[in-house]
Amino acid sequence: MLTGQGGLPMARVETPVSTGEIYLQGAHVTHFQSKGEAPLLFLSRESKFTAGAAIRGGVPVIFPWFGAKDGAPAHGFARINAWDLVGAEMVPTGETILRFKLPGTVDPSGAEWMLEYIVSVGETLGLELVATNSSGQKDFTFENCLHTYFLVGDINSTSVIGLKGVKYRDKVENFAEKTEANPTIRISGEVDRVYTDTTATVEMRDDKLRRRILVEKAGSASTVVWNPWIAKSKQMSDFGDEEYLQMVCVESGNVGKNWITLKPGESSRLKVKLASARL
Ligand code: TA6
Repeated sequence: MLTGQGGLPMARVETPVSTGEIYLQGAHVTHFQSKGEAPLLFLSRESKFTAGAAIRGGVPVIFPWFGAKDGAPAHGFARINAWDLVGAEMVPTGETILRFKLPGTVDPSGAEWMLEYIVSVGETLGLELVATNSSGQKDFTFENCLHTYFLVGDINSTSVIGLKGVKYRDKVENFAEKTEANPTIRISGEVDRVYTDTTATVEMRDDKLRRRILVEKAGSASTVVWNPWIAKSKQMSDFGDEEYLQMVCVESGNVGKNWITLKPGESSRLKVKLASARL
């Protein structure tokens, strides 16, 4: 375990083909880079690195709710608490696999659940969030999301592909329900959309960095696409005013109407595989 920014403990992973960094705070993957390529993930240069404050960028782990909640931290408490690193191994195929667990004591509601997170660093970045209802008699209802920030060369020469025909709630227009008309989404203003009932792989094409990024997922019915654009960027103290030009969030989870209810003893597995290739 190393000492990272802000003195927070973190793990650095070196494989023959890639590097990764994961902070115990939020089991937060802050860096993943294939050798010879630009980093895959965006991390704000203004991000805080203090206990109890969400890191801005990388892959925030969102649980057990998505978005705002009166009197409680936005996007839940998983990303602002320290997780335990419970396992680390290099497997014969070359990946390094880290396993994290979130102590149940962080939940003020007293709900009985177990949350594990498996991070696989190799040719691709594999993430798996496993929630288990450890109550003997009560159902457990929650939302989850891997809120991934991707680095792009220029948002103006980036497109998001794979969501044509999918219904979404448009947060920019008071959560109006819409249907995606475009096979290729270009971003030229604030975009904040929760696409539901979609299991599709999403592709980003980055003409400036000359690469495509694939977001494959399993156990996820929702995809969120977010770019704060100019005004919202200025409102975030942990995000540079111009940084909207270098990032887009394509998030995989189960949000809003796609929430999950687990019966006692049941588990859910949210899996994402992030990969990039030259255009
Ligand atoms: O995923 C999009 C979103 O819900 C936006 O509405 C914006 O709030 C973003 O998440 C970041 O939220 P945060 O709590 O990390 O500032």
